Amino acid sequence: MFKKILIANRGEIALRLIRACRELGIRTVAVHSTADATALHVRFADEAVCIGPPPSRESYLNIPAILSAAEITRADAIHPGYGFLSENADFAEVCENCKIRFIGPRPAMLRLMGNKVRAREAAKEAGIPLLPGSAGVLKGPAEAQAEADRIGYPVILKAAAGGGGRGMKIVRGRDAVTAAFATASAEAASAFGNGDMYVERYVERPRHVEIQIVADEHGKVIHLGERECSVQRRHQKLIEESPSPAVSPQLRQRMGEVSVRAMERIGYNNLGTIEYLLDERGEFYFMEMNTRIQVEHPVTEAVTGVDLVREQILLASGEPLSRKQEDVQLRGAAIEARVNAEDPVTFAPWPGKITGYSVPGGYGVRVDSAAYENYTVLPFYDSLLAKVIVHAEDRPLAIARLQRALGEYVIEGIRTNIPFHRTALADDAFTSGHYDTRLVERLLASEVGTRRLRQAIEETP
Ligand code: MV4
Repeated sequence: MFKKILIANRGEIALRLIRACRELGIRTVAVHSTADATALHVRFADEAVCIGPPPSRESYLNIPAILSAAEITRADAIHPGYGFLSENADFAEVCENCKIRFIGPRPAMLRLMGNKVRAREAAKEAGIPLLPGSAGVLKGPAEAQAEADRIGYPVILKAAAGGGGRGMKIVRGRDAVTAAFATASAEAASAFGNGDMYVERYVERPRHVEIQIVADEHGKVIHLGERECSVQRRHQKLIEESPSPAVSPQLRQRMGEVSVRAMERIGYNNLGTIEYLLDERGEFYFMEMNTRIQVEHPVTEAVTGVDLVREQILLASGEPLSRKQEDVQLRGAAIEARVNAEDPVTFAPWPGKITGYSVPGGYGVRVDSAAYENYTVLPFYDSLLAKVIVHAEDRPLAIARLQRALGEYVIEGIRTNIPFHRTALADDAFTSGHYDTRLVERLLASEVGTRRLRQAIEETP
């Protein structure tokens, strides 16, 4: 087992990782920017190293500085968390070359899943259902049009180097293909340094349902059910739940079996998440694969009782899977609300000092956060302030419990999206479970939705 892990991250996930290390008896090294000198992850870790100025590029993304910190402190592994360097194959490779274990999948897996065209091909070969689409990278606008004609409209153009919703264009008719291809490819080239594109049939009202994979270094793979992540705005998830109200036990078993079989064939290792589009007919299609611990992992922990970060560290050290598939049972319902420091109406980031602070608690409530009274939310990093996760016997009680917990949360001095959450959780589409990826858009476009949101803002202390 590792003796000392460097935590290459900040905020709530850095605390989450440090807590798991503490319980495993592993020493920790925090790294931090100058702006984060007083952050909780710095205080909670056994040691801390300053790695640069506030901008991420010069600190949390600064590979030489992080590796130097690992070498100086003699860390034998690095946990990258999510975001930052977590899916950077070059970083993972440099770690391994320096004899520092990267806690995550092998660099080749990060590379494979980082290229959406190659990931799609690998998924197909491994038996995962795909939407009809182009075989590889499109050679130009003419091929894009020919392929779109063959597939049938609407189609969606996606960037091979994109992901998470960046570099996509929906095309509804033949005459729009060539122009859309030119724009999307140019945007991708400038954003990712790679203009490669592919095309597939567009699903109009999909749900985002993802399967949690756990794989050891010895070829054994299990899944921990699904997470429903359809409550998103501009590809930022806001509410996640497990189980999904749209997934029956039979569908769960099919999605789980297909996913596990595919990961066995690919030779995947460590934690992973396969994202699927679920259409109105209940058919599921590969979207992309995430090779990191995810923000929303606690809902899976709640319903399965598996400590995913502990498991991830044990797997990286070579431990075999501690459970068989038949030992995994889903119990009750869990929901997570991402509390962001942002305006609840415009979603504009709202950094600043928290002048008054009181955290919810009680039965079935978990709050993962690095915030505290007098903490200043910094403008340099993402606006995630806290995750409020509830677990209950069933979904209606989980919704009531999350409303209760959010009602207890006092955050003064800055704006947060808590009023938005309270409105979304009360929305008929959400409470009935009959919602898709357009829920937020619909809510903000409707008269009732905006009225209720204004009211929720009034009622927030
Ligand atoms: C799609 C799609 C419909 N059809 N692909 C968005 C994020 C990226 N992972 C892929 N995305 C989508 N791909 C096809 N063929 C709709 C989306 C999409 C979406 C997916 C999941 C959650 C929210 C979304 C919001 C808009 C579009």
